[in-house]
Amino acid sequence: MKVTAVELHLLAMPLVRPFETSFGRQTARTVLLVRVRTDVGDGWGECVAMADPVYSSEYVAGAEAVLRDYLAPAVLHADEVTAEGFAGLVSFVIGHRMAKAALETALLDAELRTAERSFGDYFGAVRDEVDCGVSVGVAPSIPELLDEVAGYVDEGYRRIKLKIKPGWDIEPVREVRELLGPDALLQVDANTAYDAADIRHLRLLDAYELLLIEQPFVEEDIATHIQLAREIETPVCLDESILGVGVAVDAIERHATSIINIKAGRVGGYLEAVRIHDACAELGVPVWCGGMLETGVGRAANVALAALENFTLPGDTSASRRYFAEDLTEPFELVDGRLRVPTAPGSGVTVREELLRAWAVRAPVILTA
Ligand code: NPQ
Ligand code: MG
Repeated sequence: MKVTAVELHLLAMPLVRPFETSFGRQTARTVLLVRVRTDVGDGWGECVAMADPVYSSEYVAGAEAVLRDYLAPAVLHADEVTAEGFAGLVSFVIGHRMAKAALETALLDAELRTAERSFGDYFGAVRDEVDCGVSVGVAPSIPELLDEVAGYVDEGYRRIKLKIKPGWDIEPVREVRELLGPDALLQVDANTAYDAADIRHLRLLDAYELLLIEQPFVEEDIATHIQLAREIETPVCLDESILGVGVAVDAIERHATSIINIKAGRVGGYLEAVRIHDACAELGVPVWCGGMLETGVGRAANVALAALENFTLPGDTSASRRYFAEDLTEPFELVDGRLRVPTAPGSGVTVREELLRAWAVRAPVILTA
């Protein structure tokens, strides 16, 4: 196809409740959306970068700049563009995976809408609904945490993930395990808040039958994850460290991780995400779909990805209302702890353009050849 324009839309959406992690407290989601206009139709992609570089080195203003100055010009000046050819077209740009993922997804959406094929069908989905978990932030107190968790259990979530950090780990986990009972699926995510000196302390988590501990150490530090995995019973799961299929296979072979969190944005797009899924399947390593507080645009694609065979653990593919009072697309709603995989062409969801305008923090940037 021929890309005629790339639009960058910047929105601000309030969160239904503040979301606190080891890297800070978010009260709103700044969302960067990419629309491609092509000779065969339009497509949307969501950039998962946050407003500030506190989870990843990528952040919204940086992603916008790299899209505007490098990625959009590359597709606008090419005669023929495909989603599958996109990574090669922009391989001269180092990193900036979240920015690349957003544009690649928009291209794929345009392509598949034309072909009348859904993301799920294209990725290789094997189920029509996916089991959902929920990520629970650091709370002001244990009673408030238990209240929040109880609410999610009532809504039907099939797995609880607690954000942990030094000073907020063993006690909240003990209390939530007691609330949930022994059979409930429970896991923790440290978002790199610990270091090697904490290994003895983290071993105390072994008493609570956790599914996994996610990313306790900084993303570059595979060695300390290997050491922890050797000394702890709880499976270690990498998130931030896994930037592509190469790192994934390496980390698995070195026994740094025995489960992998796949986020398409973090790895440069859904095509790379599928490659990681396939490599993990081959190595017998289960995967689950992470979340980045996506609007319906990103959520739709995540749910389609989570429908692949080796996504055997519930993902952070929560319902729209976990984060937003109103979604940018038709809302994703939990039914019996699951979300339905969209079946309409492309992402299968429609952006509500009146909300795009209402929530815009500035006029869209429209790039053309
Ligand atoms: C994780 N996500 O698994 C991330 C981290 C995260 C659902 O826990 C704004 C935008 C706030 C992205 C907070 C979940 C965020 C964010 C946390 C991502 O590590
Ligand atoms: Mg994580």
